[in-house]
Amino acid sequence: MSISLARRAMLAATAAFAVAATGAFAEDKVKLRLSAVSSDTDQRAVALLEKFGPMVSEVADFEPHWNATLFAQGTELEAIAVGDLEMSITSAQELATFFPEFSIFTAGYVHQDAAHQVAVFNDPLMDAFKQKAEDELGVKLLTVMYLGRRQVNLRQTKDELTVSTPDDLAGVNLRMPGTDAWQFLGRALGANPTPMSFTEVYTALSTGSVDGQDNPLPTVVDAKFYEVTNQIVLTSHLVDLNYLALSKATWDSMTPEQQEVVQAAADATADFARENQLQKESELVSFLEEQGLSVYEPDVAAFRDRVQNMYLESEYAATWPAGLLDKINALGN
Ligand code: KDO
Repeated sequence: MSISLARRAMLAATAAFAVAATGAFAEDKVKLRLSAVSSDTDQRAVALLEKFGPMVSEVADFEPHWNATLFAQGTELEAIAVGDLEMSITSAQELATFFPEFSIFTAGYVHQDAAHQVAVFNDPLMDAFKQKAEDELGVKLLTVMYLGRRQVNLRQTKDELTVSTPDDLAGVNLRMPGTDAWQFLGRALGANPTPMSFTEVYTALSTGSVDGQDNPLPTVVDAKFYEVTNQIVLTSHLVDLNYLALSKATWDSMTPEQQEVVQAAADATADFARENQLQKESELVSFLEEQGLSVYEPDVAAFRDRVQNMYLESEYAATWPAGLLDKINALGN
């Protein structure tokens, strides 16, 4: 489920070395190369380009790389840990491959909405998670970014398959991103999950090598998945988040003034992206219907019950700190 302790120790040692190696250049402008899987028209990218880059320009050279052109999906955290990369848009699912307890933030129907994500990220309950990522991986989580409510998006027309409960997804070959936490979510939905990188999904949908995929509506539109699918089932099974991740070595090489600029830029970027993403999410149902897709709500309670039960009975829940789920729930509505 997670990478070995020995490997984590090796990465921690590499990260510590990188801190020592870069500390000497404290006064210089820092180089911030970001590797992201998303396109440059994704709202997180737009915000990074319009807010983050300009806001840090006095203290840093921000160099973003989109569409996984610098590092493949899922390899970015290790690249930061070994000093090959400064920034990425990472996920709790990727962090859970190093630290299983991060899986609490990957569980379906836990986060309630965008505001809940922010409240959780800023609550002291996150301190131990942030500290561990810094100490053992050399990754500083600057801020939380809203990706949106993930929905099930299928090639089949609604006449061919109408999804009401998880049982209706039995045998459906659903592409999920490539970590165990994502595969578990696919199974919890009742589907037959297939791991695949984001950059391969459009082709896989168009050739029919998968039946569907799950992502928030803005991603379905930005990645043009609507061109090669016929329906969207509004399961809202995961209010998905990303973290803006920065090399701890790079952070430690900055002066307190530089750090303040970078942190303020990260926060402003996440706020801007969140507002834009929420706006898009609220507008896109009619756009997708105009493109000929059926967009409808299943029996969401049936999905919630099955998904929550599966997580609570899973080996993931055994790694969650005692009482943490209650604390997270208490921060919601
Ligand atoms: C995806 O691969 O489906 C996913 O939505 C997973 C997210 O964690 C995030 O990495 C996202 O892709 C990319 O940023 C592309 O939008």
